Amino acid sequence: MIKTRLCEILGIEYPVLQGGMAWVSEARLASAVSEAGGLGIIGSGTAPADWVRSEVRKTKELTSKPFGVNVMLMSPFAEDVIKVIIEEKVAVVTTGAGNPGKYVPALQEAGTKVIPVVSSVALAKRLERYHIDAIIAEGTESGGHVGELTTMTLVPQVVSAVKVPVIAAGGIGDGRGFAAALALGAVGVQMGTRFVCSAECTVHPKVKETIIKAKDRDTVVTGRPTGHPVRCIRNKLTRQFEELESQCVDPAELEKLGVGKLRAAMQDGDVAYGSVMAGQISGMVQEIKPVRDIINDIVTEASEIIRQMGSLVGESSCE
Ligand code: TUI
Repeated sequence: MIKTRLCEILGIEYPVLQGGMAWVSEARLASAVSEAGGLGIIGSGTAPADWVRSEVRKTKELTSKPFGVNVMLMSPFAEDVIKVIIEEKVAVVTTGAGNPGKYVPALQEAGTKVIPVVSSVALAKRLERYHIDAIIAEGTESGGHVGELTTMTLVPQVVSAVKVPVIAAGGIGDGRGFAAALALGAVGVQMGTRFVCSAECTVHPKVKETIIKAKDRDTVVTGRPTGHPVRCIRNKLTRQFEELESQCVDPAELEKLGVGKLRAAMQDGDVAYGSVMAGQISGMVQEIKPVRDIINDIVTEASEIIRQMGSLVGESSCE
């Protein structure tokens, strides 16, 4: 059993968040994670506000436990999605791909906890001034939109720079990663890719299969020239990106090539020409498991590691 102050802040049993993933984490996955004692998060991506409202209502029917919504701040519907979150009194909002500062007061007034995702110390410090409830430091190992720093280097630097509780994300897929995150000073973890390969995830089955087949070096970051680099499983689409990037084409061309590709992969199963956004832990995901087992297994494994590490210290350290 692992309890941290994040459990009290969010009213959850285990300090494990399921990353909000566009076209992947809908009511079914989010409610399963919350029911299992973690925090499930609906990924709103570029979906319109009505879709978000409908998933929020479905989630409320499936669980009475707290859950969250992730707002992708580059979405044209971000502001409308925030309004829905306020109206529906969603317990937690996480944000990605931007600075959520201007939305924080209204969300907190509605009783929603605000947890932005950052990939740099500078943004973490800027956001702390808005009295956010916690912060997610996401390393470049993660899937989708990524920053430059690794989880191993980003998390301790953010922990040292801010007073708010820090949640580690990026590259965490089992109890070893969970224990390591706690060692870096985090109060919890967020996992995305591991939950994609859960029984309850409604993503196209070919996506789960692709992640399970992937090896350690099978993800690649493309789109750096656009300013919005994304990590995906290598396929025909990422090769097209690499080819265009090597020719230094106009970044607008690259943006155009990416339109609609995440949905094509995640919903329609086009794993060759779609964006199969997944993190570097893809190489260690070996099977589809129920959400409850994923959470129980990582908590049990991390507890055992922490217990064993405790016995390394002290007089019997050579044994
Ligand atoms: O948001 C994510 N990951 C995502 S969003 C997404 S949907 C998408 N679709 C097409 C193209 C791009 C994205 C897929 N994956 N992670 C959280 C995250 N946010 N990581 C890094 C950041 C971030 C980056 C820059 C947050 C803020 C920021 O700068 C804000 C500022 O104003 O300085």
